[in-house]
Amino acid sequence: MNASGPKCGSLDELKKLAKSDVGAIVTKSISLEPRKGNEIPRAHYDEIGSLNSLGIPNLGIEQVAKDISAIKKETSKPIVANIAGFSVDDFKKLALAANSSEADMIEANLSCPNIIGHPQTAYDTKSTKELAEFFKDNVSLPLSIKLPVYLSQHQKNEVLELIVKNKVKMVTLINTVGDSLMINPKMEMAVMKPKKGVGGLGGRYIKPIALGAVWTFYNYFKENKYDCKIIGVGGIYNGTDAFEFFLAGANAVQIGSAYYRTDETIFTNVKNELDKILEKKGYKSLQKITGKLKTF
Ligand code: RRO
Repeated sequence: MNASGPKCGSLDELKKLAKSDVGAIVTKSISLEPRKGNEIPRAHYDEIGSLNSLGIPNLGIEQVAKDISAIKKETSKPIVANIAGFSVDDFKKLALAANSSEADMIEANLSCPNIIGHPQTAYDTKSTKELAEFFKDNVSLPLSIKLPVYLSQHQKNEVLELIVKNKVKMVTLINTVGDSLMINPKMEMAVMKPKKGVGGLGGRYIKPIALGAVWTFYNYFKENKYDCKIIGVGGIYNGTDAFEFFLAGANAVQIGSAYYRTDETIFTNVKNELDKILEKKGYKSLQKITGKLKTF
């Protein structure tokens, strides 16, 4: 899949994805009302990765639902509606609206780091639990919750427990790493304007962090005999990167920063490179390697 964020906000961008080799199309995060997003400059990309503080610029659920209907006429690829609320109530409304749209799946983005005055929902375990319960009882489409990285062991365990208790079937790991800062030393200046320059770090900068999250969650689910699928994201630029995510326990992967820096051929290239790696190593399917990372 493409990762929600780069080049997936307009109907034209969704059409480009529909014509590509991407396996499923993910929309830019959708809010209840249309949003212009944060002030510019609000994104910075280099050869290693990205920093952004877009602030959820999007057309709003009403328009995106129409765009999803339009795109469904052009492609048989599954469409994933990524929803982002500013409160638990928003998330409930968005989930119901997305559930009755023509989307095939919902990704509930509980981890946007860039909304001024609104910390990531998934760092509030109580809200996350309430939403997991609500989604279980009210959403019929497959649903993944998109999480941030957890640095507190205690909070990670709370979230893992609530995932199992509330039968969350799928998680997307991880969103960009919030409160990161990049500096232009020549100008002695932050590279972005919003939030005094801090925003979400993505791309190769965060690959080991994302892999660690996938591996930790995978092992927890295995030890608890609980079947929760994992979508891995963070720093996938080539087939080897994708291969590593599957070894760590991902069932699918998303590509964000690398797509921003290139074009739709990234999906073809990563897929072909991954196929070659599997063939060379004699693996008949991805399932054969999922979670099969060796450790000392
Ligand atoms: O729009 C954004 O600023 C944004 C979102 Br919703 C997100 O989930 N992650 C990110 O890095 N940026």
